Amino acid sequence: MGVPIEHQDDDAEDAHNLFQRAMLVGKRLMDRPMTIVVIMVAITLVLAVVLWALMLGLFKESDQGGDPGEVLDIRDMEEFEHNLDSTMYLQEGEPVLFPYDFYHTLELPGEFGEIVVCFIDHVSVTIRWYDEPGEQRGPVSWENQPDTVRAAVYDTDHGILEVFDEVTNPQGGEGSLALDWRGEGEYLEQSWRRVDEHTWEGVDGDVYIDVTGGEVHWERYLDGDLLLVEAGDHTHPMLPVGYTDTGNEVMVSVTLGGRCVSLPPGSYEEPEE
Ligand SMILES: [Ca+2]
Ligand SMILES: [Ca+2]
Repeated sequence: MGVPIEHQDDDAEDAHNLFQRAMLVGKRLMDRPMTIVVIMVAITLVLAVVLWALMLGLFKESDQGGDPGEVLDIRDMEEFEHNLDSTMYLQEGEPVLFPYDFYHTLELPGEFGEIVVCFIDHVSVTIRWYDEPGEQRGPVSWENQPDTVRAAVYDTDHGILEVFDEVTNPQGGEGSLALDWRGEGEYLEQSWRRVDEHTWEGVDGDVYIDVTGGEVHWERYLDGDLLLVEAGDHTHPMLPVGYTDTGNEVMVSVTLGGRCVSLPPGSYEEPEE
């Protein structure tokens, strides 16, 4: 029975010695405050580096918006801005469509099978006109009363874009009307593929653009009209009747801008019919 007792005494002595040594090491460390500070600084630095790496990874992922291989990043697309100026004569009370020839200026696909996707984020229209000057006819000096012009641009499908205004020129002066739309993060998307020499087909809908002979039809998304609401007649304050002002020539300037991307044949998956 004595042997086990001796072993128990030895174990207790070993544990006691170990405890004494641990206390001694701890005391030495505590006697060196700089050591503690260095250890704490090192731990803080390691934690900071790990946290920074995690944050960097999160931001990088959110910048890319997920898998960059499956989406088109609009920031990678080429910016475009096109302007078209034209002149037309407006008959009083007869609305006309905008000179849609400016759609030519969008990046239509040049090759069969190529798809071009454009995201329009700003549209500006400026209209200027000079009412015909007053005339001297015989003894009478006629005064041409002002003309009133109305213009509107809107997208029929999404209701994102809707701008309109109506302006009357000052008598004898220039009339001008300006429409300006900024998407501020919203886009009017247009995408086409070329189907024959003169025809481009909308990828997302049944939109056909036929540029044969300058005729352009863009049936969806963007619409607009221009109307000479009233062409004030030529009058004289002393005479009960005047003579008719039938309309007016207007100068129209249209600017479209946004970003486009061209997808060559074979670089995209054809949608199922
Ligand atoms: Ca007039
Ligand atoms: Ca006129």
